[in-house]
Amino acid sequence: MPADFNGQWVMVTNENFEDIMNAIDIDFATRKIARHLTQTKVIVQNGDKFETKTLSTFRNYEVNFTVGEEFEEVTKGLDNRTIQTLVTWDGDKLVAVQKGEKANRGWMQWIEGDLLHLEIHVEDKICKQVFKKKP
Ligand code: ECB
Repeated sequence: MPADFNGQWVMVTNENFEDIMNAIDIDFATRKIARHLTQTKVIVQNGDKFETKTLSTFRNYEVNFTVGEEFEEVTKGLDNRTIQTLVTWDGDKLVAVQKGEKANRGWMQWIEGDLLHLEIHVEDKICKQVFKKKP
């Protein structure tokens, strides 16, 4: 039984988001807006199958994947790159490796109690986001 990520998760902290945005070449005007957003993560999970939406008042980002199956991800509305993404389990953690133009790109996501933790990394930068589950 894999971990259960189902639910709506509201951002409570977002550390070093600016660093990640810089690392993927997001322009100043967009960064200025994006840094203040409270993101909401909506996850529908069926075993290893995930439908995910990251929502905000400014832009939304959707990505669907099956754990263990590499796919082509287009980061539409983010940095608009095409990358090859593979998500795997590391115990109860989801680990994504995103191969493309940017080195060491990926994320790790896991649950602790009613908190969802997401670490996004690109090159030598790490952004740490925490979301709280909506009751
Ligand atoms: C979509 C809400 C944020 C919109 C910000 C707009 C512009 C900034 C451009 C790039 C910011 C860098 C990364 C975006 C951060 C979060 C988006 C989703 C990250 C992701 O892939 O999460 C996974 C794991 O939760 C989705 O399955």
